[in-house]
Amino acid sequence: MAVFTRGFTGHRPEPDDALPPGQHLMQSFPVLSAGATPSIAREKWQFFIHTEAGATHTWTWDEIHALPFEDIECDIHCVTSWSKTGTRWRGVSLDTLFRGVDTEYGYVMAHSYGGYTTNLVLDEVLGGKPWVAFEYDGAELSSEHGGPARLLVPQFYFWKSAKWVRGLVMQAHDEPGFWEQFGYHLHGDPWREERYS
Ligand SMILES: Nc1nc2c(c(=O)[nH]1)N[C@H]1C(S)=C(S)[C@@H](COP(=O)(O)O)O[C@H]1N2
Ligand SMILES: [Mo]
Repeated sequence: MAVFTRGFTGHRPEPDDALPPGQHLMQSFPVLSAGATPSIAREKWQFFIHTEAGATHTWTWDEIHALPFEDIECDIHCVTSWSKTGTRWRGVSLDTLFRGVDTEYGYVMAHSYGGYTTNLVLDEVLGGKPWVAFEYDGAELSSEHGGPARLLVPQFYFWKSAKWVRGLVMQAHDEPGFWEQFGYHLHGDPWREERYS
């Protein structure tokens, strides 16, 4: 990993060529939540994928933990312009969860406990990333950062990484989620600066 000689305060962002345009390196890990932090008991927690067939795939906490987990190291990019590099997570890939799911629909709406939503394209959530993450930096994911589980979609701005995620609904059409309805870009690729539409 690179050794940084700047940014030790974590409060004075500076431009960095290794980051997407307009982004600045952040050492701290800010919490950005549109509402209150829900508390979800692990015994009650479930994850679902709903398709047009009405077929509902669900996993309990124990069932999802029986699937293959992966260690992930990635950079994350918030649309408000902070980025954090080399973040470490542990979780299950959506590839693994979509194995055995039959759908003709091309779009996904992620739903969270608390009502937050965000839209994704199916092709872009297969192929090895993103993940449902349960751990951050070697520890259980804290509730303010989305625990017990959050979506981790590092290839897009961080608002796509739904905290407290509870499931995915397959959709025929691309529709805006929570922030997308307020003008955030439907797609959200930081390298193309797809911030707002
Ligand atoms: N459920 C839910 N997920 C969410 C949000 C939210 O308000 N609610 N905020 C999004 C935004 S805008 C960002 S930048 C990241 C912030 O994640 P963090 O609080 O772990 O830094 O979560 C995203 N996921
Ligand atoms: Mo954000």
